[in-house]
Amino acid sequence: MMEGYRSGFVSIVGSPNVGKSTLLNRMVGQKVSIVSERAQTTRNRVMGVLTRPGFQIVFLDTPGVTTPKNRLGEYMLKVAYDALDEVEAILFLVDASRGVGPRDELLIERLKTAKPPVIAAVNKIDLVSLGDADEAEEKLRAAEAFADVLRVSAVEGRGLDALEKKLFSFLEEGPQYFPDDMVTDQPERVLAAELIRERALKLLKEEVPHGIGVGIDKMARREGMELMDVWATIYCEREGHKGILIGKGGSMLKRIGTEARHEIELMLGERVNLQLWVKVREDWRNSVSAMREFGYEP
Ligand SMILES: Nc1nc2c(ncn2[C@@H]2O[C@H](COP(=O)(O)OP(=O)(O)O)[C@@H](O)[C@H]2O)c(=O)[nH]1
Ligand SMILES: [Mg+2]
Repeated sequence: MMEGYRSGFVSIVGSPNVGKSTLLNRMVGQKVSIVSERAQTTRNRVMGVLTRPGFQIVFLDTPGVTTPKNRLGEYMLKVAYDALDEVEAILFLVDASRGVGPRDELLIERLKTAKPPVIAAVNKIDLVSLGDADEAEEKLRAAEAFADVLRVSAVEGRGLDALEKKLFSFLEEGPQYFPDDMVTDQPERVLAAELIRERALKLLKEEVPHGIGVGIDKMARREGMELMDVWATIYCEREGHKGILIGKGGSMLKRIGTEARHEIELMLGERVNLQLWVKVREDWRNSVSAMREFGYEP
């Protein structure tokens, strides 16, 4: 262990859609956790590593805390709650534009019993007046659950230096857990599947997106060329959803594929040939074997 080196784990928790994944990506400078305007986008614990001279912060992004509606939801809640133990600090996020609501208050009660110190951050301050930000901050301070309350905008990057300094103060002397160039523990195929799901979430409407699972069937580098072949299947829960996913004359699937390919190319730094299929798998969010296949370990 390097003399004086500091490190630690920080879990990011909060209600769905408050900007946890956006904040993680911004802190580590790379998209490691997918983002969408829909709740329930993050399904797994996603690790993001911030390495600086002399210290390392390992962030754990988690699914938003909400009442589960199926086995996948139960799994997601467990992932979020498990992340409250054995970390050096917890970062609790609220959305300034929605204020501190009942769902946040429930989670705050749970956080009061957590062992690690909890820092609260009011996110999305770019969307609200100073008065609204003040109100959210005061409400959080009044809860007497937090070591500190900060204000940030994950999208604009505001307040993130102060946040990093604050989190640094909770690190303990410890090892550099991960090498300098490692930003996440997720393998390329998991990232690729997530990027496909992100595009589908963005382009599809209504109830279809929540029931989407993406499986990578094969991912292989073509010899002698800087080209990755990716074969993937998008699973949905109903025949009707399949039609929507494919679109008129295959137009929707083509759009998802084009945008996802671009994202995967950015991630890998090489050209990608992406082949997408769509299949129906009824009620898969209640199926343990399907969940395993898509990378969730119930
Ligand atoms: N205006 C604004 N939007 C944000 C900010 N942070 C996140 N968002 C948006 O909020 C939505 C949910 O973000 P996401 O990171 O997926 O939230 P999560 O469910 O908590 O992980 C997305 O549309 C983001 O672009 C912010 O600081 N300002
Ligand atoms: Mg998220």
